[in-house]
Amino acid sequence: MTSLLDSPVPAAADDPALRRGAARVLYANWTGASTVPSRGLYPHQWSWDSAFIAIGLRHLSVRRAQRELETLLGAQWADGRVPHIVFNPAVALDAYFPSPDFWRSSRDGAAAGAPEGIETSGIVQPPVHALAAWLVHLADPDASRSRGFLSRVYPALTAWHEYLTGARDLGGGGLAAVLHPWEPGMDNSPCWDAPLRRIEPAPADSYRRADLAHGAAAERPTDLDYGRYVRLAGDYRDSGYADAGTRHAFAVEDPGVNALLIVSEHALGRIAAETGADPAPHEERAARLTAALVERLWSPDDGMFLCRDLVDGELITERSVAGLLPLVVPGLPQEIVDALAGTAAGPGFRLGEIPMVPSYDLTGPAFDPSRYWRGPAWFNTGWLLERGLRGHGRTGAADRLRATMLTSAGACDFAEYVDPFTAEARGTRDFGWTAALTLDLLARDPAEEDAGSTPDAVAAALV
Ligand code: 9WN
Repeated sequence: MTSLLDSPVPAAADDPALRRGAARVLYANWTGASTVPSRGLYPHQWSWDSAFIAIGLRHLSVRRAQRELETLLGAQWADGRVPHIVFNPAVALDAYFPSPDFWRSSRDGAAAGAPEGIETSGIVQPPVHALAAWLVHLADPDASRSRGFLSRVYPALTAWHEYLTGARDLGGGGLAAVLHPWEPGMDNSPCWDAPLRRIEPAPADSYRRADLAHGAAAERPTDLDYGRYVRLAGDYRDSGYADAGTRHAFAVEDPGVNALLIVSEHALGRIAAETGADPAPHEERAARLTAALVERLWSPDDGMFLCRDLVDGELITERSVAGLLPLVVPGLPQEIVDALAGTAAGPGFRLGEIPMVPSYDLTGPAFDPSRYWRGPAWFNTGWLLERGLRGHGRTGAADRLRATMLTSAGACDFAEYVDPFTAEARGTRDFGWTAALTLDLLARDPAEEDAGSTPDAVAAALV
């Protein structure tokens, strides 16, 4: 088979129709203060979606991109957590489950510092926000300075990272843990299968899924998984969303979440310097997190990072794309970078051979090309890998991934995810971050980025 790595890069530099199509999605999903991931399936504001969306929105309107992040941070809890959903009170309760009356944040989250007068979920999602804020600033530094954008968001972003590295260091090894499969954003990844087997599902008649009204059941999590998600979320709520002093039935250290935390911590260092604060504590924390990531989650035998189950203390043997995302982390040992790039191009992920990088090992026992996070390719992970590869000077692989992502995004109507072999659309269409990250890829000139490469190349490629 001819490898895409050996074939010429398809022209994808500028494509006005693709750009217009992506912009149309972002305009249509804008609610006035933030952007919904999807008008039908996800009619509220989601945390990591908003960060990726802001990264694309800055190419259309810096003002809106700033607003996107500030709306999300406006729902931050006093303990520092940034909730994974901020509910729009104008949307009917049955439009999405679990709805605000399930989470009851303003009442049951009061002790943890949930805001009054706004309803949110009580769990979190990966911390892409400081990276997004820095990128939004860079889109128009003068406008950003004149509005005091970074000075306004810096305290909230710092508190967010302190929550993750403090209350959420449940393993005591210096990494942030997730307490629910929705928290790492890769809901039904096979990585959660073993930890979830311990969870008694909530009774089927105690809730009603809303997602199946918008998506094919074969492309969504199973009812059994949903029952377990509901049980875990309900138990966390009933504990008052307490992190300490509670026995968590599900607690995992995820390499994707922690890689994004590290990159965002580096971004926080730049934000600190820009606003006159001291960047050193952020750089020190990023270095500590990087060391902990390698020490606790690197698997030399797999050539990638794995998740650690904090209930039994063991590494989880399933291999998901989250284990490749540390490619975006600056300062990893070179042999780890080489191994990650080799694993990405190997039989499990076939980077450069098939159009898109799957969410889960193609040779793994649970692989399914259509079902949600069990195999299909997602554009946010593709974008992160493109950034990481380019940052490490692997420009051929980065160019080709960029080109296939751009070709696929337009052809699939900005789908939520795609079959990694055919790039055929799966999930919902007109999905926010697919459109936003398409805009971001279109706006960057790879040749210029490669020429500007510095020793701090990963960070340089990201920002
Ligand atoms: C639960 C909004 C979110 C994404 C997640 C994705 C999906 C929600 C769901 O949609 O999760 O949070 O109902 O399936 O898995 O990554 O943020 O786009």
